[in-house]
Amino acid sequence: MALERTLILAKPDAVQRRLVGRIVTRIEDKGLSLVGMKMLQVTPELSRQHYAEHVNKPFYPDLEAFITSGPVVAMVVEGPEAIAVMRTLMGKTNARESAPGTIRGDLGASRQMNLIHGSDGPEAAKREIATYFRENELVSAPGMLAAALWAKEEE
Ligand code: D4T
Repeated sequence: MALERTLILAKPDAVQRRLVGRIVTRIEDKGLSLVGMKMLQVTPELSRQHYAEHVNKPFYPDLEAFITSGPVVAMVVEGPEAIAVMRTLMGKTNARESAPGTIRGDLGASRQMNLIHGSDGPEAAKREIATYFRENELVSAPGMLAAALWAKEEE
C-alpha cells in the first residue's frame, strides 16, 4: 500500500451551492489530509488541458462552459490509497446513479454538475497536481494523528 496524493476539485456547482465546507468535512472525516488548497477560476485553456481526453467529445463544449462558469476550489488530498478512496467517496460520475452515502449520491442529481472531480489514477494525479499547484504550495502537516488513523504498513 502507499501514501498517495490526488487532485480534487470542488466544481462551480459546489461553490455556488455553498457545499464546499461539507465536501471538505467529508474528506477530513474519512481521515485523509489536505496538503494544498486554493480557489481559482478555470479558464477555457485550463479546461482543455484538464479535460484533454474529452476535448473532441460531443459533450465537451457544455462541459467547458460549466467548469468555467464560476470559481472552483482545488485541493491536494493525501492518505493511503487516496486516489481510490476519493473515487469511492465521490461516487459514480452520474450523480443520479451514485450510491447514497457518497458525496455525489447524497448531494447531487446530475451527470455534468456532479460537484467534485478526483484524479482517476496515479498518472492523472501527478499531472493534475502539477497543473494546479506549484511544489511550494503543498505543505504536509506533521502526521501526529497517523497512528490513530492507519497502521504504519498501510502508508
Ligand atoms: P471528473 O473528471 O469531472 O471527475 O469526472 P469523472 O472522472 O467522474 O468522469 P469523466 O472523466 O468520464 O467525465 C468528465 C466530466 O464530464 C462530464 N460528462 C461526462 C458530461 O457532461 N457528459 C457525459 O456524457 C460524460 C460521460 C462529467 C464529468
